Amino acid sequence: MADLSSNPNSNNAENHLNHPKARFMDAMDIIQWEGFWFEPGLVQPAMTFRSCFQAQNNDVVLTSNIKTGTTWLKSLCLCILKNPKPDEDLDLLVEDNPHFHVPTIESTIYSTKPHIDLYKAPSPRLLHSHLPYIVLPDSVKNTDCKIVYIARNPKDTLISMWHFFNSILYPNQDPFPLERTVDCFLSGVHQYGPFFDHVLQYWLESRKNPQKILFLKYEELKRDPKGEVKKLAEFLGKPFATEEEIDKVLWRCSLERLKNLKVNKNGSIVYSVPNSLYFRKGVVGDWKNYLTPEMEEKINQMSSIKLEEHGLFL
Ligand code: PAP
Repeated sequence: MADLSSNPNSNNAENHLNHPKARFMDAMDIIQWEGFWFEPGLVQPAMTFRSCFQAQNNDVVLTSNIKTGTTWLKSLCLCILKNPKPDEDLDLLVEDNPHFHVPTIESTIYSTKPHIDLYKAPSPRLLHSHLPYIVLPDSVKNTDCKIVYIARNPKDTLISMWHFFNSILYPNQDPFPLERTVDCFLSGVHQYGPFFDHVLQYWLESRKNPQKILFLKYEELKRDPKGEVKKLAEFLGKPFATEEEIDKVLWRCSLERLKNLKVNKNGSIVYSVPNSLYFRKGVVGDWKNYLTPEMEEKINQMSSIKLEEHGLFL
């Protein structure tokens, strides 16, 4: 996630007259497009992505809602696809933040003018989008390119989101009331929301076409990292040869290591978001430290209605 109100494209308000508008956490304008909410500067790039992007059969498109494990997934896929030899000194993650190496298409590629030339990107192209399935380009859906989606428990996603936006929107101030953030989350009025519709679209599509879309869960990656990363590498057509290779990738991509790399302690990639903000606790169940039983109950009810009915338990 790196698309904030400091985006230079945000000011073209006249282009968004017909979109429903809201203000997230009393500080960030968002507008509705195709049933989802976005920071205004992202809508035109998202439209351009949908109409102009031509997928290639060996592309890998990572997808996610925000704060669900994107940085981890980008790091893992980068190691699997671009850094395949575990004994190699080359380590792209030391050189730069994963969001630099694996750009989020709508907030980087199509938000610059002229657009970054994706045709020069080395093959296989490894890209990412936070956009919902419904607005992905037809060529992404209809070619043989692969999609990997990472989902996370809504309560931990919400808490991660709340911390992140507090750091950006209210630095060195009291946090924005959590109760109001829970209400925004449940009503779907937040960046890339509704969360539940976003997850559900990818879940249903992955069930229809599991060869095309791999649906991963953050909690499963935490519980069984070796098994899940093995599955990911096989899906990407780059199975590991040895257990050591898996261990090496997991070590390279571990939160503790990435958090302490010089490039992530300093520096920023997009719109001045410090790299350090992408690495916090990475704990399953951190929501228990923040949510009241009432908030927990409301979110559980929504999960049950929206996701569990479709066989998805997060
Ligand atoms: P984004 O949407 O802004 O790209 P994303 O990477 O999806 O963010 O989510 C950030 C969360 O992933 C943070 O969770 P937390 O707030 O609950 O701590 C962050 O700590 C966690 N995270 C980042 N990198 C890793 C990693 N390598 N392993 C596990 N968790 C990670």
